[in-house]
Amino acid sequence: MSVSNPILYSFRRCPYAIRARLAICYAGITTQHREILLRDKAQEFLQVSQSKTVPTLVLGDRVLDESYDIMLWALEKNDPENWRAMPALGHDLIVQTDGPFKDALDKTKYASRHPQEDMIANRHTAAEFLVTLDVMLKKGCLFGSKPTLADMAILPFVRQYAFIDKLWFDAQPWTNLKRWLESFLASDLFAASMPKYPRWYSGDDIAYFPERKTD
Ligand SMILES: N[C@@H](CCC(=O)N[C@@H](CS)C(=O)NCC(=O)O)C(=O)O
Repeated sequence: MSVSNPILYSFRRCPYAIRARLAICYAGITTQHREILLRDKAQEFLQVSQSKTVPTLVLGDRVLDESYDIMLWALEKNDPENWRAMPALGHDLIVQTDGPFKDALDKTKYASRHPQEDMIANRHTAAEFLVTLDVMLKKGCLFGSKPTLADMAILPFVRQYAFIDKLWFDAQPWTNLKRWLESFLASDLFAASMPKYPRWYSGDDIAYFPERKTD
Protein backbone atom coordinates (compact mmCIF):
# COMPACT_ATOMS: atom_id res chain seq x y z
CA MET A 1 0.00 0.00 0.00
CA SER A 2 1.25 3.48 -0.77
CA VAL A 3 0.10 7.03 -1.39
CA SER A 4 -0.36 5.97 -4.99
CA ASN A 5 -3.53 4.08 -4.11
CA PRO A 6 -6.45 5.58 -6.02
CA ILE A 7 -8.30 8.28 -4.09
CA LEU A 8 -11.99 7.64 -3.46
CA TYR A 9 -14.17 10.62 -2.60
CA SER A 10 -17.21 9.14 -0.97
CA PHE A 11 -20.16 9.70 1.31
CA ARG A 12 -21.25 6.83 3.52
CA ARG A 13 -25.01 6.84 2.98
CA CYS A 14 -25.03 7.74 -0.72
CA PRO A 15 -26.34 4.76 -2.73
CA TYR A 16 -24.09 5.61 -5.67
CA ALA A 17 -21.08 5.65 -3.37
CA ILE A 18 -22.20 2.41 -1.73
CA ARG A 19 -22.34 0.61 -5.08
CA ALA A 20 -18.84 1.83 -5.91
CA ARG A 21 -17.49 0.72 -2.53
CA LEU A 22 -19.15 -2.70 -2.92
CA ALA A 23 -17.32 -3.26 -6.20
CA ILE A 24 -14.00 -1.93 -4.89
CA CYS A 25 -14.21 -4.13 -1.80
CA TYR A 26 -15.31 -7.21 -3.78
CA ALA A 27 -12.45 -6.72 -6.24
CA GLY A 28 -9.94 -6.56 -3.38
CA ILE A 29 -8.75 -3.08 -4.28
CA THR A 30 -7.52 -0.64 -1.65
CA THR A 31 -8.23 3.05 -2.04
CA GLN A 32 -7.39 6.14 -0.04
CA HIS A 33 -10.70 7.19 1.44
CA ARG A 34 -11.88 10.78 1.65
CA GLU A 35 -15.27 11.30 3.25
CA ILE A 36 -17.04 14.28 1.75
CA LEU A 37 -19.68 16.46 3.36
CA LEU A 38 -22.17 17.14 0.57
CA ARG A 39 -23.22 20.54 1.89
CA ASP A 40 -19.61 21.71 2.27
CA LYS A 41 -17.53 19.91 -0.33
CA ALA A 42 -13.76 19.97 -0.06
CA GLN A 43 -11.97 22.18 -2.61
CA GLU A 44 -9.72 19.30 -3.66
CA PHE A 45 -12.81 17.29 -4.55
CA LEU A 46 -14.43 20.14 -6.48
CA GLN A 47 -11.23 20.59 -8.45
CA VAL A 48 -11.00 16.98 -9.63
CA SER A 49 -14.62 15.89 -10.00
CA GLN A 50 -16.26 17.22 -13.12
CA SER A 51 -19.72 16.07 -11.98
CA LYS A 52 -19.03 17.34 -8.42
CA THR A 53 -20.77 14.18 -7.21
CA VAL A 54 -19.69 11.27 -5.08
CA PRO A 55 -18.37 8.77 -5.68
CA THR A 56 -15.37 10.12 -7.55
CA LEU A 57 -12.28 7.97 -8.02
CA VAL A 58 -8.96 9.61 -8.84
CA LEU A 59 -6.63 7.29 -10.74
CA GLY A 60 -3.09 8.03 -11.85
CA ASP A 61 -4.15 8.91 -15.39
CA ARG A 62 -7.86 9.79 -15.16
CA VAL A 63 -10.80 10.54 -12.93
CA LEU A 64 -13.97 8.44 -12.79
CA ASP A 65 -16.93 10.41 -11.45
CA GLU A 66 -19.77 8.04 -12.30
CA SER A 67 -20.50 5.20 -9.90
CA TYR A 68 -21.19 2.67 -12.63
CA ASP A 69 -17.86 3.43 -14.30
CA ILE A 70 -16.12 2.89 -10.97
CA MET A 71 -17.85 -0.49 -10.61
CA LEU A 72 -16.76 -1.53 -14.10
CA TRP A 73 -13.21 -0.33 -13.48
CA ALA A 74 -13.01 -2.40 -10.29
CA LEU A 75 -14.46 -5.51 -11.92
CA GLU A 76 -12.07 -5.22 -14.83
CA LYS A 77 -9.27 -5.52 -12.29
CA ASN A 78 -10.80 -8.48 -10.51
CA ASP A 79 -14.16 -10.18 -10.75
CA PRO A 80 -13.78 -13.39 -8.70
CA GLU A 81 -17.45 -14.41 -8.82
CA ASN A 82 -18.06 -13.19 -12.35
CA TRP A 83 -20.52 -10.40 -11.52
CA ARG A 84 -20.23 -9.16 -15.07
CA ALA A 85 -21.83 -12.33 -16.43
CA MET A 86 -25.32 -10.92 -16.72
CA PRO A 87 -27.75 -10.58 -19.62
CA ALA A 88 -28.22 -7.20 -21.31
CA LEU A 89 -31.41 -6.80 -19.28
CA GLY A 90 -29.20 -6.25 -16.24
CA HIS A 91 -27.88 -3.09 -17.78
CA ASP A 92 -31.43 -1.94 -18.63
CA LEU A 93 -32.46 -2.49 -15.01
CA ILE A 94 -29.55 -0.38 -13.78
CA VAL A 95 -30.56 2.41 -16.19
CA GLN A 96 -34.14 2.24 -14.89
CA THR A 97 -32.87 2.32 -11.31
CA ASP A 98 -30.72 5.39 -11.87
CA GLY A 99 -33.45 7.09 -13.88
CA PRO A 100 -37.18 6.72 -13.15
CA PHE A 101 -36.81 4.66 -9.97
CA LYS A 102 -34.35 7.06 -8.30
CA ASP A 103 -36.43 10.02 -9.42
CA ALA A 104 -39.58 8.58 -7.82
CA LEU A 105 -37.57 7.53 -4.76
CA ASP A 106 -36.24 11.07 -4.24
CA LYS A 107 -39.71 12.57 -4.66
CA THR A 108 -40.96 10.14 -2.01
CA LYS A 109 -38.05 10.56 0.42
CA TYR A 110 -37.68 14.31 0.00
CA ALA A 111 -41.38 15.05 -0.53
CA SER A 112 -41.10 18.45 1.18
CA ARG A 113 -38.65 19.56 -1.53
CA HIS A 114 -41.25 18.69 -4.17
CA PRO A 115 -44.46 20.30 -2.92
CA GLN A 116 -46.06 20.10 -6.37
CA GLU A 117 -45.57 16.31 -6.44
CA ASP A 118 -47.87 13.65 -5.00
CA MET A 119 -45.72 11.65 -2.59
CA ILE A 120 -47.99 8.60 -2.59
CA ALA A 121 -48.09 8.53 -6.40
CA ASN A 122 -44.29 8.61 -6.51
CA ARG A 123 -43.99 5.91 -3.89
CA HIS A 124 -46.30 3.82 -6.08
CA THR A 125 -44.30 4.53 -9.26
CA ALA A 126 -41.15 3.33 -7.53
CA ALA A 127 -43.01 0.33 -6.11
CA GLU A 128 -44.04 -0.81 -9.59
CA PHE A 129 -40.39 -1.25 -10.47
CA LEU A 130 -39.86 -3.23 -7.27
CA VAL A 131 -42.73 -5.54 -8.20
CA THR A 132 -40.91 -6.28 -11.47
CA LEU A 133 -37.74 -7.07 -9.51
CA ASP A 134 -39.67 -9.22 -7.03
CA VAL A 135 -40.88 -11.46 -9.87
CA MET A 136 -37.32 -11.79 -11.17
CA LEU A 137 -35.94 -12.66 -7.73
CA LYS A 138 -37.57 -16.08 -7.38
CA LYS A 139 -34.22 -17.85 -7.37
CA GLY A 140 -32.69 -15.42 -4.89
CA CYS A 141 -30.93 -12.98 -7.20
CA LEU A 142 -31.98 -11.13 -10.35
CA PHE A 143 -30.45 -13.64 -12.75
CA GLY A 144 -30.45 -16.88 -10.81
CA SER A 145 -29.01 -17.82 -7.46
CA LYS A 146 -25.79 -15.76 -7.67
CA PRO A 147 -25.46 -11.99 -7.56
CA THR A 148 -24.40 -10.08 -10.64
CA LEU A 149 -23.35 -6.51 -11.24
CA ALA A 150 -27.04 -5.59 -11.57
CA ASP A 151 -27.89 -6.92 -8.10
CA MET A 152 -25.05 -4.95 -6.55
CA ALA A 153 -25.71 -1.78 -8.52
CA ILE A 154 -29.42 -1.79 -7.65
CA LEU A 155 -29.49 -3.03 -4.03
CA PRO A 156 -28.20 0.22 -2.44
CA PHE A 157 -31.14 2.05 -4.01
CA VAL A 158 -33.69 -0.52 -2.85
CA ARG A 159 -32.17 -0.13 0.61
CA GLN A 160 -32.63 3.63 0.43
CA TYR A 161 -36.26 3.20 -0.65
CA ALA A 162 -36.96 0.60 2.05
CA PHE A 163 -35.71 2.85 4.83
CA ILE A 164 -37.88 5.82 3.85
CA ASP A 165 -40.61 4.02 5.81
CA LYS A 166 -39.39 0.60 6.86
CA LEU A 167 -42.67 -0.38 8.53
CA TRP A 168 -44.57 0.31 5.33
CA PHE A 169 -41.94 -1.47 3.25
CA ASP A 170 -41.99 -4.54 5.50
CA ALA A 171 -45.76 -4.73 5.14
CA GLN A 172 -45.55 -5.07 1.33
CA PRO A 173 -46.04 -8.52 -0.20
CA TRP A 174 -42.69 -8.56 -1.98
CA THR A 175 -41.34 -11.71 -0.38
CA ASN A 176 -38.47 -12.31 -2.80
CA LEU A 177 -37.40 -8.69 -2.83
CA LYS A 178 -37.44 -8.41 0.95
CA ARG A 179 -35.39 -11.61 1.31
CA TRP A 180 -32.91 -10.31 -1.28
CA LEU A 181 -32.51 -7.03 0.59
CA GLU A 182 -32.25 -8.69 4.01
CA SER A 183 -29.55 -11.06 2.86
CA PHE A 184 -27.62 -8.18 1.31
CA LEU A 185 -27.87 -6.11 4.51
CA ALA A 186 -26.62 -9.09 6.53
CA SER A 187 -23.70 -9.82 4.17
CA ASP A 188 -20.03 -9.44 5.04
CA LEU A 189 -19.53 -7.47 1.84
CA PHE A 190 -22.12 -4.89 2.85
CA ALA A 191 -20.66 -4.62 6.35
CA ALA A 192 -17.15 -4.15 4.93
CA SER A 193 -18.45 -1.50 2.54
CA MET A 194 -20.02 0.67 5.23
CA PRO A 195 -17.28 1.73 7.65
CA LYS A 196 -17.63 5.14 9.25
CA TYR A 197 -15.04 7.78 8.50
CA PRO A 198 -14.82 11.30 9.84
CA ARG A 199 -15.11 14.10 7.32
CA TRP A 200 -11.88 14.40 5.36
CA TYR A 201 -9.73 17.54 5.59
CA SER A 202 -6.66 18.26 3.49
CA GLY A 203 -3.55 17.23 5.43
CA ASP A 204 -5.28 14.41 7.35
CA ASP A 205 -3.47 11.11 7.70
CA ILE A 206 -4.39 8.72 4.91
CA ALA A 207 -7.41 6.54 5.69
CA TYR A 208 -7.87 3.41 3.63
CA PHE A 209 -10.93 1.75 2.20
CA PRO A 210 -11.60 -1.06 2.91
CA GLU A 211 -10.37 -0.58 6.46
CA ARG A 212 -7.12 -2.32 7.32
CA LYS A 213 -7.51 -5.11 9.80
CA THR A 214 -5.48 -4.71 12.99
CA ASP A 215 -4.99 -7.73 15.24
N1 LIG B 1 -24.28 9.95 -11.72
C1 LIG B 1 -23.64 9.97 -10.49
C2 LIG B 1 -24.60 10.47 -9.42
C3 LIG B 1 -23.99 10.52 -8.06
C4 LIG B 1 -24.78 11.43 -7.13
O1 LIG B 1 -25.76 12.08 -7.52
N2 LIG B 1 -24.34 11.49 -5.85
C5 LIG B 1 -24.94 12.43 -4.94
C6 LIG B 1 -24.91 11.96 -3.51
S1 LIG B 1 -25.93 10.53 -3.22
C7 LIG B 1 -24.15 13.72 -4.97
O2 LIG B 1 -22.95 13.70 -4.91
N3 LIG B 1 -24.86 14.84 -5.05
C8 LIG B 1 -24.23 16.12 -5.07
C9 LIG B 1 -24.77 17.03 -4.02
O3 LIG B 1 -25.61 16.62 -3.21
O4 LIG B 1 -24.34 18.17 -4.00
C10 LIG B 1 -23.08 8.58 -10.20
O5 LIG B 1 -23.68 7.57 -10.60
O6 LIG B 1 -22.01 8.52 -9.62
